[in-house]
This record gives sequence, C-alpha cells and structure tokens, in this order.
Amino acid sequence: MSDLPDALATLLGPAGLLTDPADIAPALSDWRGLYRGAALAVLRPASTQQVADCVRICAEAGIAIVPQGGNTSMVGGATPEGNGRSVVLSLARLNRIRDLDPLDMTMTAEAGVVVKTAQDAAADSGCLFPLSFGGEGTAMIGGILSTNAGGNTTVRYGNARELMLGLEVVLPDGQVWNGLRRLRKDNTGYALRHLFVGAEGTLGIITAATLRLFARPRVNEVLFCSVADEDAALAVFRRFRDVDETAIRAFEYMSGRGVDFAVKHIPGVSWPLSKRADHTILIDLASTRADADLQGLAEQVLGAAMEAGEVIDAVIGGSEARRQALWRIREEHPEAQRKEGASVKNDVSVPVSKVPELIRRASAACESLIPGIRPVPFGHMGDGNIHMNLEQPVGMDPEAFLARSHDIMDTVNDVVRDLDGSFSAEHGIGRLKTDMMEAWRGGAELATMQRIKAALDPRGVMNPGKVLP
Ligand code: 2HG
Ligand code: ZN
Repeated sequence: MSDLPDALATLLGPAGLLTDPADIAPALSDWRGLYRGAALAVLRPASTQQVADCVRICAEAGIAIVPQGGNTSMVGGATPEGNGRSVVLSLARLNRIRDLDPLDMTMTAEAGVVVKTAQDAAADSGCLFPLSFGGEGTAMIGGILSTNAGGNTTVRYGNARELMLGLEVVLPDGQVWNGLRRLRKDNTGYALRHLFVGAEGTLGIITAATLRLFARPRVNEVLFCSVADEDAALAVFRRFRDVDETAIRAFEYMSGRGVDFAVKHIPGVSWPLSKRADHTILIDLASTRADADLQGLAEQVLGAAMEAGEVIDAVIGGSEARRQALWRIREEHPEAQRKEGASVKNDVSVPVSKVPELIRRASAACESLIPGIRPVPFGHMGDGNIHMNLEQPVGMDPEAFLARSHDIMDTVNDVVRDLDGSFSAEHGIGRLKTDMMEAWRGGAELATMQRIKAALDPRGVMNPGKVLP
C-alpha cells in the first residue's frame, strides 16, 4: 500500500480507489479458480482521461497494470501475477453508450458496457449487436475486444474483431489514441486498431469501441437433432449452408455425454428427444424477413438428412420458451461439467472439414492416456471451434486428475496440430497458454510480436505475464 503513488488517491478519490483486501479480493482471482494474484489496489477510473492518468502515474512508478472488465477470462487473462507490484485497473465505470446510429449501423460503447447491455441497446433501436455467448451478462465490451471473443454466432457474424470498426486506446505511455472511426472502408496504413484486438491488454487499454450493428432478425427457430455421428453432424451443416447460408445463426455440436451432464446437474433440463443419442446438434436459424419460412427450411433440410441416415431424430422449438429451453441445454454445458467434477478445457479450432476427425482422434488419444477419462466435446462446429473438454474418471481424485492437465492438453494439441488447427480458438492465451506460444508461434511470428510489445510498451507495464512467454 505504501508503494502506491499518492497521486492516484488524489486523481481517483475514494470511489475510484480500492485498497482494502476484502474489497480487492474478487479482482485477484479468475472465476475458474485457476489463479490467485496480488495487487496494491484496484483502480476504478471513471473516464478515458482518468485511465490515461492512471497509466502514466503507474508507468512512471514502475507499477504494472492489469486491465479488467467482467473478469470472465477462461485463461487467467485478467488476473494479476503474484508479486504484488501491480494494480488491477477496472473498466467497469466506463459504462456509457456514447452513440448509436441505426442508419450507419454503428454503436460506440465504452469498455465497461456489459455485452448484454449493448445487445439490448441495439435491439431498442431495431438493430442487432450479434456477439453472443454464455458470459454475455457479465463480460464487457473492452474485454471481448481485447480477447477477440467468438461465441455462438461467429459462423454468421464473425468474431469480435470483425465487429469492430474503430477503437479508443490508452497507450502504455499514457497517450490517448482516438481511432473511433465508423468507416467501412479506411485503408490508411497499418490498421493499428487490429493490433489491440486479441492483445489482451498487453499493448494498451481499450477504453471505447465503435462496433458494427446488423439488421435485427424478425423470425427465429431453433432445432435440436440427434445425428448418426460427427460426420453426419457436419453433413447437416453443409446441407443448411447449401440451401440458405444466411439463415444459420449458430451451429453447435454436443456429445450425448455432455447433454447427460446438463440433464443430471441443471434443474429443468431434460433430453428433448424421445431417445438418448451419442451425438447431437443445435441449429439456430434466423431471418430479417418477417415472412421467411424457417420451419419449411428446417423440414426440407432435415427431411433429406433423415433420408440419408444423417439425422436420427429432431425437434423444432416452435415457441420462444421452447427455443430458450433448447439453447439452455447447450449454454449450461460448462456449468454441468463443473458440477460433474474436475475437468480440463481445450478451446481449440481446426478447419471446419476436420472437426469430426478432431473429436474422434482427440477423444481416443485422451482415453488411452488416462483410462476412464470422459471426453465432453462440444461447441461451435460451424466455425471449427470445439471445446475439447475432458472430465475426470469417475471416482478419481480431482487434484490427481488436474495434475495431469498439461499431459491432457498436450495430447489434444498434438491432434490439433496434425489437423492444421490452433491451440486457442476464442478464449485467448492469458496466463494459461503462454508457455505454448514458443512451440506454436515461435520463430518470425513470435519475434515480431515481441518487437511490437517492446516498441509500444518498453517498460513492460501492461498486463505482464500474459500472452507472450
Ligand atoms: C462456451 O462455448 C464457452 O460455452 C465455454 O466458450 C467453453 O467451458 C468451456 O470450455
Ligand atoms: Zn465457446
């Protein structure tokens, strides 16, 4: 505490500076419980200028800065290191939507705007902010851009990066860069804005963003199907894409075991089909045309897929409540896995065509590594991002299982590499995967990243220990 420059208290006042251990404790750990760090304080600036002043004061004092939004990182990206020479800088008070233009189809939101709030604001103006995932009620705009979040609708609307037109960033020396342009075309040298997306706060702090909006869908339908196997799941995706690519808002895969866990642990969740199956898919269809016949589309495609033996059984939501209930089976997967015991997460991606092979080979490889291990692959099949998660064997000591985490991740990653995939699809690198960077991105790529880091943040104050080894 005595290490904290007095200038911060003067700048932020009591509402903007937390130092009581009980007050700062929630900011020092991640929600998965993987990490516990230490910090001198939590700074809660209320404006971009205050963020800039905080950064300047801390940088001059050699204090590291860990930016934090909703603290929903899956990889410890917002948790400080353990040495205590750092502060957590919360963006939560920068929570204004500065502008929303339904003609330009843009929204300028500050970093602390909760994703759900951004979605609701867009909807109130007859538009859509399409990024959507389980943590949307907590995660914030600054965080989803810093980590280039993906989620359920990437297949249709892209990742956070593709939704970003401009940024406002506080640089590591305390300068404010206002790049909040709302242009669809802007070829003016290096696209600096893209440097900060996915940098996880290691190059500066995103304080606001101009985001793309879309036309709001007027009709929506959700289908839940059992399919013969992983190849059949992909074949159904292709069928829908061939008939109407723009109608697919999400295409998710779930193993039967994953659905079983949701049924077992989440009150109100049940198998939606008359018979349990080993492989299931959830398809979200939407259209901006009020007269679009999504039910007809579903019946046409599913009929052909059933005839081909790909789809075994299917249910169509039919009402908003049923659609939500079907989505819940998928959205509760992480929580159900947590309740079932210790699990190791692998957020990986491969070319879409190789998803079936990924699921089969990675599952088999893990089963021979640890007998009794329970693969629970699920996720965003339509964009090639599978959560290749592994649940502990029944009765195994959770600690003993977690001690094998690195072996398990290596086993999955060997398959991913062989299939030309990536060891991090949508959750980022954070602290969890820094030691994989050398093996996966070493050579010219990592060296260039390190040169960029050294050029922008020569003192190394921005989110140290994250992303780069
Ligand atoms: C999801 O798709 C999230 O639900 C979490 O990305 C994935 O828990 C996970 O592994
Ligand atoms: Zn996901």
